[in-house]
Amino acid sequence: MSDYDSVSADVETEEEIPEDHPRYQDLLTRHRIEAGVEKGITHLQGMHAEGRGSAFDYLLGEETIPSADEAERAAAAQLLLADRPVLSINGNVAALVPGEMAALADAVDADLEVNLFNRTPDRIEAIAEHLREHGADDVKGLEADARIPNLDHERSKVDADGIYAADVVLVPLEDGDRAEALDEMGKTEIVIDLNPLSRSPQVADVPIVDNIIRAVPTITEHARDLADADEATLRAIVEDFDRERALEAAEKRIRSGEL
Ligand code: PTJ
Repeated sequence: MSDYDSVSADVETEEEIPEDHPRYQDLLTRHRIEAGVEKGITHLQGMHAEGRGSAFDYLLGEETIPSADEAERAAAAQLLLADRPVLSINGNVAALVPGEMAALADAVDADLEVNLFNRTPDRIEAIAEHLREHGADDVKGLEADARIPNLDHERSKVDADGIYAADVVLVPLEDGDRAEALDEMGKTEIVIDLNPLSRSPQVADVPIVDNIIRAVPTITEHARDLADADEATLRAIVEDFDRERALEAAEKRIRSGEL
């Protein structure tokens, strides 16, 4: 048995996971999802979503492939160009990258809005509180005073001055219904999803096929690099980005099995 096999599944804190473990990111992700379920912010179904994501990430080599990095740069440019950017948060996103989402919101001057598939007042409150503990100033999604048309589940509930009025929305880790409905509303959508064949990246203007744990800090880094860029430069980055090519590159990498 190697030292690595001896990492227990029930570590108490993420600091106990050895950073040089070859599957460090996967163990960290699993640990954060479990902690999220225990804290009442992540739904049990979030564990299934995580398992699916983890399988795709394994096939991607658990790294940000060049086409994903290009998408992350285009996402940063798109968010900087936006008049009313909003970053949507569900139970998995809150568990995995709360501080990183707060930092991105700060870098691109966006709002954070909680939007849940399995919506309950307790989860909404717990997630908003968790985000505040990780540096978010203002969290939307509690009012839910507007509805996304043509969507008959809880995800249609949004804030009138948040997702409803947004021009650019970052939609990470979800099924495709709301992504399609937001697309029909004419929003520019940035989607983070490890499955390039899922409906949400398929309808996205900027599909990012990468683990959210790597994607969000990378978008923030690009946004900081581009903070002083003029509008023409940002528009050129957005126009040069080819969504079809990005999806094809990710699918090819996953199918090739070259790890
Ligand atoms: O918190 P709630 O109530 O809003 O529910 C959230 C979940 C995630 C349970 C709900 O949106 C759901 O069931 O989503 P799906 O249909 O399982 O879709 C999740 C997608 O995210 C899948 O395509 C996964 O491959 C992908 N995914 C999972 N983990 C990651 C990921 N993508 C990027 N990074 C990850 N860490």
